[in-house]
This record gives sequence, C-alpha cells and structure tokens, in this order.
Amino acid sequence: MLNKNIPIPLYYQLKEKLTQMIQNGEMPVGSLVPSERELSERYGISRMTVRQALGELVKEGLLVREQGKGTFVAEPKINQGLLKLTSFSEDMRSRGMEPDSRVKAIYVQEAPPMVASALGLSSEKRVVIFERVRLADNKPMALEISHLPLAKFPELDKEDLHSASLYKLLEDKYNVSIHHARQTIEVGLSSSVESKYLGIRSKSPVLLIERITFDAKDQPFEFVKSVYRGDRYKLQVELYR
Ligand code: 16G
Repeated sequence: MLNKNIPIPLYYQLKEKLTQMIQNGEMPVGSLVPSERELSERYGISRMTVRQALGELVKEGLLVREQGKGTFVAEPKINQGLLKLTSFSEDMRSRGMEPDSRVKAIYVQEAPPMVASALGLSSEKRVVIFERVRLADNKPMALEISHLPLAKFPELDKEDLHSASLYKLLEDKYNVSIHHARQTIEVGLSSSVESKYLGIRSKSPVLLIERITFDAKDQPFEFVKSVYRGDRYKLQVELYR
C-alpha cells in the first residue's frame, strides 16, 4: 500500500513500487501493466497520480506504450561499457544473447572526403561499405555502416557477413591486429529509413556513434557510423580521481 502520511508524493511512491515489481520479476518483461483505472482503485489514488507515475516510467524507459494495446514492461537496456574495444558479436554473447546481422548492402565506392581523411586514404580512395542491421536474439538493436579501405582488404566485398563477425574475419583471415579506436557519441532522432530498419517510430531518440578503429601500428582500418536504439542502450563508464 502507499503511505499518505509521509511527505513523499504519491506518484513517486507508486513509481518506486512499480519499479520494484519490475526489478524483482513480479511484473516480467513484456507483461501488460494494469490500466490507470485498476491502479487508481487498487492504491486508492487519483488517476492523475497514476498517470504521472506511468508517464515517468515510460520516459525513463522501464515501460513502453503501444498504441491501442496498452502499457508494457520494457526490455532492460543494454549497459554498454565504454572502455573496452569489443565487437557487437562479442558484446551480445557476453550478455548471453545471440548476435546476428541483416546485411542491407555491400558495395565498393570512392570514399567521401570525411571518410578518406579518417582512414588516411590518399591515392586509392575506394572503400568497401557494409550496411548491416545488427540483431540480438533476433531483435534489431543498431544500424551500422562500415567503411574499410579496399586496398587493404581487396576481396572483402565478396565475404558473407550474414551471421558472421567482421572483427573475427579481419583477425582470422586478414591478420589485422585490432588495437584501439576513437569514438564519438551524439544524441539524435532516427530518420524514417533508420526507424524502419530498427523497428522504432520515426524520430525516436537514438545514439549516433562514429568509430575509427586502428591496428597495432596505429593505422586506421575501419570507419563506422552507427545508429543505436536509445530505448535499448545506455552507456556506462567508471570514473576515477
Ligand atoms: C561494433 C562497432 C563497430 C564494429 C562492429 C564489429 C560500435 C559503436 N561499433 O558494433 O565499429 O564494426 O562492432 O562487430 O561499437 P562484428 O565483429 O560483430 O561484426
């Protein structure tokens, strides 16, 4: 029950209660949250108060609203560490999920100036481009557009990257010693094409990540632009002083 005799607002108490129920599995992922009317009757509070609690939980990503169906418990976000250079496949496997890819396109093209400069290309400027939707347990998580220098990886555009790891291929077949990366992260809103690939509404919040990856000789070999679902990812980093 909620306590009306303490100075903690009722909407906040309900929010805490629902959060607890989600965390201890009483309200499992995907389950339908009781309606505003049910909750207001159950806890003896106004529907406005219930609405405020649910609204905040939706904003925080613990609940999702599906039009015409109701409000459901959302899947927990993936806590992406920022200190280790890992591949998508490694990341998902370490979380007990099965990585996969839907390859949308593979082609060779002259690198746009920004990509040529990121990859330090001067004479041969063609790059192999992979456009992949990355999936975890069959659900779309991110859209990645990777650019790799054709001169370094001449047959790369012939490779089948469905269900395969690019980093593993580069390490095993091309003997690349993947060493470090420079990454920027920005907040954005999904375009209509990105939304379609990711199965989200147009203009949903997303993380726009750009990565330049270097080998052990400090040579850049990969430039990647990716769009990660904001409702499925949060970034985590340990800070020391
Ligand atoms: C990650 C990298 C991406 C890399 C991919 C390789 C970010 C933002 N991006 O998604 O640069 O190409 O892993 O994954 O983390 P794969 O080896 O599973 O194909």
